[in-house]
Amino acid sequence: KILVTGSAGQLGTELIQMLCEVYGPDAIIASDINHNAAKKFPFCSFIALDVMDQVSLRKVIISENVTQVYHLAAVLSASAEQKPLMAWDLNMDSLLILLDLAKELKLDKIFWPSSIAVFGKESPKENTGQNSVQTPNTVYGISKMAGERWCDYYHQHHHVDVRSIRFPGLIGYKAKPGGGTTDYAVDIFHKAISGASFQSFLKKDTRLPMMYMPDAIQATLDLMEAPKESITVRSSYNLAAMSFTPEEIYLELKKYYPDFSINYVPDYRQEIAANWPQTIDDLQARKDWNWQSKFDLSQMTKDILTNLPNWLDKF
Ligand code: VAH
Repeated sequence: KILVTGSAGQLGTELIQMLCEVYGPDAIIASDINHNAAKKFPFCSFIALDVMDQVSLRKVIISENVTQVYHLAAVLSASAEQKPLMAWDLNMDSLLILLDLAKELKLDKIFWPSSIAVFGKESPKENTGQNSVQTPNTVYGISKMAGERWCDYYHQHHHVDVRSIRFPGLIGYKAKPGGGTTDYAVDIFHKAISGASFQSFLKKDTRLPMMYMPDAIQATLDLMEAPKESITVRSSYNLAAMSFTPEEIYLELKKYYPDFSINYVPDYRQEIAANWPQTIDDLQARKDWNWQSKFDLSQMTKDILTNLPNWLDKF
């Protein structure tokens, strides 16, 4: 069976749906620390699970015959700056607990998301490479950089088959993001559709690597299905789809909502975004497991505006 932690999060909510489609709902166990999240997953099993509780996690893996774990539970960049040591503990210790259980219980595969947040001020801004220097200056970025090293260590020393992707900012309409610096790019759609004006917490020209959720889900499945011999990166793969600024996504939405208005009120998240890359070189993922993005800004915008209104009607 496949266990997913952090299932109620932005990535988890959509990944669970795809995993159920691909492997069948009986093969999937959704989990989250919030037991209320159960109602989001009526179509598969759900377990309330604290990823810091090694005893419970071990019990679930053994009793439910878990062979793969997608470990998505984490504190994202903006939230982590508000509670540094708690974020470091959760992001780091939960991964270490899982890697050690994977070694002890000989799990088949682990997926763990990293982020472009591992790059910092000294990293190249354009076409940041798979092995570009990493000088993260956020708690989240530090935890992802350290986590990548641990993944590589457990693969090298204990043959744990852990696979990872450095996601750009992820944009989806099916789940609210929680505490990310790129969350503005999700909220702007809801504001455009509801006829509200939009206040951006990043400056108009802050360019960031971004990806539409269907591309991120497909990449995750492609990586997890790739033959292990083709995987040459056991820290985490760079991945790219598009890059845009708040002004560019605003102007794209304005094509559909001519009265939509925006103002820019940068806050502490501007400093985080300013130290991240603007564009990413994902050549290694393209070579190793045929990665190819499908959505650019205009295709994503069209797809979200087509689906979001109906999606909102369901609630
Ligand atoms: C965040 N959405 O903002 C995440 C992601 C690259 C951004 O890591 O923290």
